[in-house]
Order: sequence, then structure tokens, then C-alpha cells
Amino acid sequence: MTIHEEIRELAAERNAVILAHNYQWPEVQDVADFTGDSLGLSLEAQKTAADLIVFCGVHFMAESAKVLNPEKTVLLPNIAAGCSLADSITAASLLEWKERYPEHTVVTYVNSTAEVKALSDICCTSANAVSVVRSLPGDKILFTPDRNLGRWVAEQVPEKDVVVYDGVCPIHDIMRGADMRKTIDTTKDAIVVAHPECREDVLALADEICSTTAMLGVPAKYPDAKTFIVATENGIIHQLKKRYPDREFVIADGCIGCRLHCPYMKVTTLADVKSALLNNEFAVDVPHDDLVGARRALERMLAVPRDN
Ligand code: CIZ
Repeated sequence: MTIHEEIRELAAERNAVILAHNYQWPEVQDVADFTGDSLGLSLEAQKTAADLIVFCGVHFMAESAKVLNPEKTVLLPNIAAGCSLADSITAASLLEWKERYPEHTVVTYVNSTAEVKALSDICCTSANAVSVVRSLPGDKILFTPDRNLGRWVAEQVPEKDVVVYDGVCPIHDIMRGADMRKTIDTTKDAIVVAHPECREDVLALADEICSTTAMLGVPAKYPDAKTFIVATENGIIHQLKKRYPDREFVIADGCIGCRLHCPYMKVTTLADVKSALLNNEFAVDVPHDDLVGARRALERMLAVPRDN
């Protein structure tokens, strides 16, 4: 029996659903019941009759699944799967910013801990950040923690005063417009797709700026295009190739496994997923007050439609 088959058998025995983020290793994506972005996967978990949720992603994602499904056991197969963007803001640093900007509504990207979400007025994802900010009655916004996403949102919603926290996803932030230009110059007639966590000079070269979920719909929007340059974590290429086998996808740094490669996302292996199912590793718990506060911020966001 292959490890893939063993995992599927264990998942059936334990009535477990396996969720894998679009940035996971291809073989981890392939063993999952569902793949997607962090919020889409947490919502998928709400629809399932499974008793156990195995979340192949990073810690804040498993926390969001727990917040939205508190009665279920949520397992993160590799406890080392952290997120440097989520860790760039703490409850203490957010409280300090809130004191500096007492009139501002706090909008927090889902890439944050439950503790930080609980101190926020509303959450957003890369798929709905513009709509969330636009939907708010107040004109003063404190956007946390991703400065690139925050800057891009501020540009789309010029009528609001958006103060942006200084966090960043180092995987997206490492790309420069000059790198991207080199890839564009050596790739003929490609459509360029970039994640809004990329820097301004990269986004300026993109035909489409969107979340990973929306990226999966981009080739259908350009039926005549053969080649797409993709500026986000390289795990997304697996889903794109599965959906559009006749198109070509070039990762923007020109090198699978180089810079657009998140070591936290890629820490989870098939062996970890099997061990999670066998040994209940590693159950994610969220303290009650954080759970209630984070759920309130997530539910406010869910009431706002996605942009893309
Ligand atoms: O929140 C997510 O899922 C991330 C990190 C990216 C995306 O756009 O899917």
C-alpha cells in the first residue's frame, strides 16, 4: 500500500476531512479532500460531517478552522508550521498601534493569530480586502499586518485614510520589479498574475492581482493565452497545471524551489499527515476569549462579499 492509500484509509476510519492549502507540496494537496485558500478551507470544514479536521497549512489557518468549528478537533500535522507574517504582529504591538490611532477601525488580514483577530474590528482575506475596507462606515482604517496588501488596498479605496502596519510576508516581499521584468522579457506573450502580498513594483507589472482562489480562474478569463507568469508561493502551480494541462505556468522568480517557496508551508509531509491521523497530532486549541473575539471579527468579514 502507498502512503497516499494508507492516509486515505486512516481518514475514512477516523471520519476525518483532510484540507490542504494551495501552497502545500503537490503530494499533500493530492491526498486532501479539499484544496484552497485559508478561509475557503475553514468554510469547507463547516460544511463537513467529519469529526476530525486535518489542516495541512500553517498554524493561523488551523486556528481559523478551530474558531469557525469549535466543536471539532482540528489537527495541524506539523507543529513547526508557523507563519512569519502572522508572527509580525502580537497582541501587545496591536494594542500599542490602537492607542496611537484610537479613532481608526482595525482591519486585520486573516494571516494573523486568533489573539490578534480578537482585538480587531473585522478580518479580511486577499480575496475580499478591498470590499471589506470599502464597506466600513468609518473613514479611518488601521490595516494590519501586511504592508504590501495594505498599500494596495489603500490605493483601491482612496476615499479612506488607511494607516498600514509594518508586517510583511518575506516570500512575496523578496521579489522586485527588476526580477519580474527579467521573467517577462524571457517569457513570450505571457499574462502576469500577482498576489497582493507582492511589492508595489511587482504589482505594477501584473495584468491580474488576486488571491490564490481567484488565480485559479484567471486562465479561463484569457482563453487565447498559452503562458502565465505567476507571482506567489510556488505550490499554486500544481493546482493550475491540474486544472489547465494545456497551458504553461512560469513561477515569477523563474525557479521552482527558489525564492517563492515558503519553508513553513512546505514543512508538512505525507508522513506528518499519516502520523497526525494515527496519533492525534497536533490538536489546535484557542483560548475561549480569543475564540469568541476572533469569531466575531471573522463573521463580520463573512457578511461582506468577496471581490474576486
Ligand atoms: O490566506 C490565504 O489563503 C493565503 C495566504 C493566500 C491566498 O491568497 O490564498
